[in-house]
Amino acid sequence: MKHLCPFERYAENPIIRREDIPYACNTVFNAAACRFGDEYLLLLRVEDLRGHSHLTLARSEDGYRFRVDPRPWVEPAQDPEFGPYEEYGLEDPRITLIDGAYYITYTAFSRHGPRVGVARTHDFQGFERIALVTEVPNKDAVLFPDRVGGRYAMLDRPGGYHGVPGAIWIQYSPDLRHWGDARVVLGPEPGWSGAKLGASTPPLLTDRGWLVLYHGVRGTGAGTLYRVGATLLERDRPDRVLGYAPHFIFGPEEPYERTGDVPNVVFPCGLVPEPDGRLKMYYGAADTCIGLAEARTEDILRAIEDG
Ligand code: BMA
Repeated sequence: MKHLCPFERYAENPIIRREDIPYACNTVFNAAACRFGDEYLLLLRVEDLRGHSHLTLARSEDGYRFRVDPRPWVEPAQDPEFGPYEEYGLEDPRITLIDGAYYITYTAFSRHGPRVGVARTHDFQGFERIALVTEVPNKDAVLFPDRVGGRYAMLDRPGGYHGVPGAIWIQYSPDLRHWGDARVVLGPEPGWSGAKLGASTPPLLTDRGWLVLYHGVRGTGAGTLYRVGATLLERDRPDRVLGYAPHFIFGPEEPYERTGDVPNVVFPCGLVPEPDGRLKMYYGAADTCIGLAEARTEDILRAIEDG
């Protein structure tokens, strides 16, 4: 039965909380993750005392114990191109390594609503904004690490508000700036993901296709429940779903996931594969702190295939 809940929480969770941020803030959650040189990096969403978010780096040798940088790395842009769309902050980053550069997708938030930004870094010092690539509302964008049919590919989540179903879509681009050929990939279904879905972690290529962890939201009389599902997309046609686990594979259970600014939320944005076939999943817990859970890729794939 292990594959029904393939993840095991790190015993010392949460791995990062507000007290670990070296400056005043409200919360830290929803962090992107990657390997960079000998280090593990987390790109943290830190919410300041006004309720606006910015991005700060944390570094680790072992993937478990992180040191948070003394200052934010990316704060809302001030220029006329990006500034008006980031006035309320940058949220929920994801990192994808493409051709040796690190691409960061993030939610740019403003009075107009959420939309997706794409940026690039080579060294986690410079942060080069490439473009705001969607209109509003759109969030939960993740880039594929490989091109598909010669083009960049991205999952995103248009809609999700005012009665428009929040489904995972795919788009393609020749240059990371101009996107199109949009198609729906996976939508909500009555049950644990009935309200909306969104990609959580960048697609990971396995021998059976692209593994994507996503979050599913259920609306209840007492608020929302954010849980994690898994789907497998066809390697050369990632708009085609090969399968998905019918049940969630990870959900809020521990006190730090159940209680916080937004209760009952687990929200992964980062996945780091290890050479032994295990995955480290970094997730925001209750919009208040960051947790780590580990699983064997094989167990996640089995949960999908047995579905
Ligand atoms: C989503 C996003 C996430 C957040 C979640 C729960 O819409 O804003 O950043 O973790 O809601 O509040």
